[in-house]
Amino acid sequence: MERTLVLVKPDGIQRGLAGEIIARIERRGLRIVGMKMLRMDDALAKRHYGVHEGKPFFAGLVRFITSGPVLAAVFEGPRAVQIVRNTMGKTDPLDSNSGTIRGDLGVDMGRNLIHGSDSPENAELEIANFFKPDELVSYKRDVDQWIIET
Ligand code: D4T
Repeated sequence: MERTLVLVKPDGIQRGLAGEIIARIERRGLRIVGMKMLRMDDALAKRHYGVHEGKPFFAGLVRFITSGPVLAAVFEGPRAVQIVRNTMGKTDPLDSNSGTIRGDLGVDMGRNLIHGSDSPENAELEIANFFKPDELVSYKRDVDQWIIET
């Protein structure tokens, strides 16, 4: 079982697409184990996108991701990281297939609606940046049903 961090970016919130984006991932079969609205500050944005520090688009990326609220969610399921990446589409919506979130709903690379972790290792680090352990619920799978552990 894998967990991954999803952010509906400020453009997704602004356009009223948070429900649609979350629903597409949920319908694939991944489970929501945590969710919150927040406004990322500079420090969190730089930590989250630290790998891009020094690149020409870094300042604009930080400005954009801190420009309004985001919806942060943790999804869980088998191969959750890659399932979300495939559901998102490519970084540039222009290269994203129809049927993906960015391919159906996006135009600009700098306004690409959604973030999803790119590896299980980064997912764990990113989730810890946004959620305390007690803000996440656990599921167990019983035959073909998901049951929330209390
Ligand atoms: P995120 O990290 O937001 O899920 O997007 P990706 O995983 O698909 O893409 P990324 O990390 O390579 O880029 C992060 C973020 O920066 C924007 N970006 C990226 C940009 O504005 N110009 C660029 O040239 C690149 C490569 C888009 C996503």
